[in-house]
Amino acid sequence: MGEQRREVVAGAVVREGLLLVARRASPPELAGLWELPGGKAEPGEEPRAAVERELAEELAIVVVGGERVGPEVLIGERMVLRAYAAEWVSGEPVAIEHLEVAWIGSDALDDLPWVPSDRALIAALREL
Ligand code: DCM
Repeated sequence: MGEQRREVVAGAVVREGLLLVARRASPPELAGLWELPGGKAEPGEEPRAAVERELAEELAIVVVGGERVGPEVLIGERMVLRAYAAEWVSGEPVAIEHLEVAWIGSDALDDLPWVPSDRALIAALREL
């Protein structure tokens, strides 16, 4: 049990052809870099429910979690990042815990200063 990696979920929200991204405020080594919004799933929490909860908490939007997107990305030894497509339902994203939020086109994916783990998701995100 204690040896299982903690799942970090991230939501890939696409609306009118644009992807929702958020700029981290912390920790210092990740501050200023962009990510797919998300966070740690609670023990026993269904990943898509975790996506829905995290985006509500961090961005004040309502989404419905959907299919896995892209590879699993190991974060250190204790966590694994998995992205899920998420359907936007309502609310305009507000940067509650982030520095800012943005909607980006596929042409901007490569040049965004991503959090290192999320960079592994770019190829799959372009498909969305
Ligand atoms: N994380 C990441 N990419 C994301 C979301 C989170 O690399 N899209 C990492 C940052 C932290 C850990 O997962 O090391 C937990 O995230 P948080 O601090 O947002 O709960």
